[in-house]
Amino acid sequence: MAAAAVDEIRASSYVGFDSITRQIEYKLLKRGFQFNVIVVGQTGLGKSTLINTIFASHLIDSKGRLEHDEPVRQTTDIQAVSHVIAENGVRLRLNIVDTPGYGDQINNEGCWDTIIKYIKDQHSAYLRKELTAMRDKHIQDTRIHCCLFFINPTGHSLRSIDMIVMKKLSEVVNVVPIIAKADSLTLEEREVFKNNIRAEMQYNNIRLYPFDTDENDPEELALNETIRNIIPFAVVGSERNVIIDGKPVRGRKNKWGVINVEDETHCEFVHLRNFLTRTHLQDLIETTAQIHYEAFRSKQLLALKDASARPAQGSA
Ligand SMILES: Nc1nc2c(ncn2[C@@H]2O[C@H](COP(=O)(O)OP(=O)(O)OP(=O)(O)O)[C@@H](O)[C@H]2O)c(=O)[nH]1
Ligand SMILES: [Mg+2]
Repeated sequence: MAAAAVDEIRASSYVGFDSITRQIEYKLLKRGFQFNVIVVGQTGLGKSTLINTIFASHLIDSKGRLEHDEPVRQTTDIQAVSHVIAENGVRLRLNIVDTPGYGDQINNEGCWDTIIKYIKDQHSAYLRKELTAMRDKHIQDTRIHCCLFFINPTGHSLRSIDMIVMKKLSEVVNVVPIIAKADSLTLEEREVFKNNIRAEMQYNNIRLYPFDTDENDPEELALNETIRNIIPFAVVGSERNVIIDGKPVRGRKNKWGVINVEDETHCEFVHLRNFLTRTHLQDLIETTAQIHYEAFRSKQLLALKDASARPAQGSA
């Protein structure tokens, strides 16, 4: 290096470590992001339909991709649907896990077990990969970051089975309740129902996402508060496109009119989509790792430690 250039570097106090943010960004962009959502709720509330609507709203094209000729069938097992969405060079793998609806058996005891087990299995798979001697530099993350909980739009109150399932879920995953088939409620009914649900959840001590922490700055706290005022999101889903102003949009056509799923005056689908893919994506991922996975991990490791201590005590 020329002596003059060395002198110049020495003379300036700038060392250039601020480029670290660009280096991190580059690495993250290369890897892409993975976001995993699960949908849970009673049978026939439109879970499969909403998954299709969410994907279609990102992937809609002139060829009418994701337009189905067949009606959706009742879901019989847990299955994941996955698509990569790219925006401005950022790749997001959005993975939505569909589950069979519950609540149509005579005895619904334990109907939530398979879903809770599925969520825990993902934590367990991650932990196993983390604990191997030659662990991967980047572990494929299948942990569920958000659970959309579908509520029947009865207009009255939550069924006790929903309370139980929501409580169980909230112990292992970020739960976000949504009012399904919101087209069946008038705007006034919707507001009353929302307030009833919020009150019931508070009464039953169900701790829902978002969580305020000491690390949150005032801006984040304010954002959480606005989300809390909307939750439960009142959404409408549709498998079909309808033509509005010459453009195909997801909607439901009735004798008395058309509901445009993406119209904010009709339902809160756009709010839900923004919440998931715009405002809270990173926080949902972080909360999963720091609260839910951490709790699972420490419980497992303590159990492991206890188990390994036992034979030693016996032989002593
Ligand atoms: N009115 C109305 N009907 C809907 C809405 N979303 C879905 N549906 C209809 O409800 C029926 C059931 O929808 P699915 O998506 O199969 O419901 P699901 O929750 O996946 O049902 P399971 O797989 O049995 O748990 C279908 O006929 C849908 O067209 C909605 O927002 N409003
Ligand atoms: Mg289904």
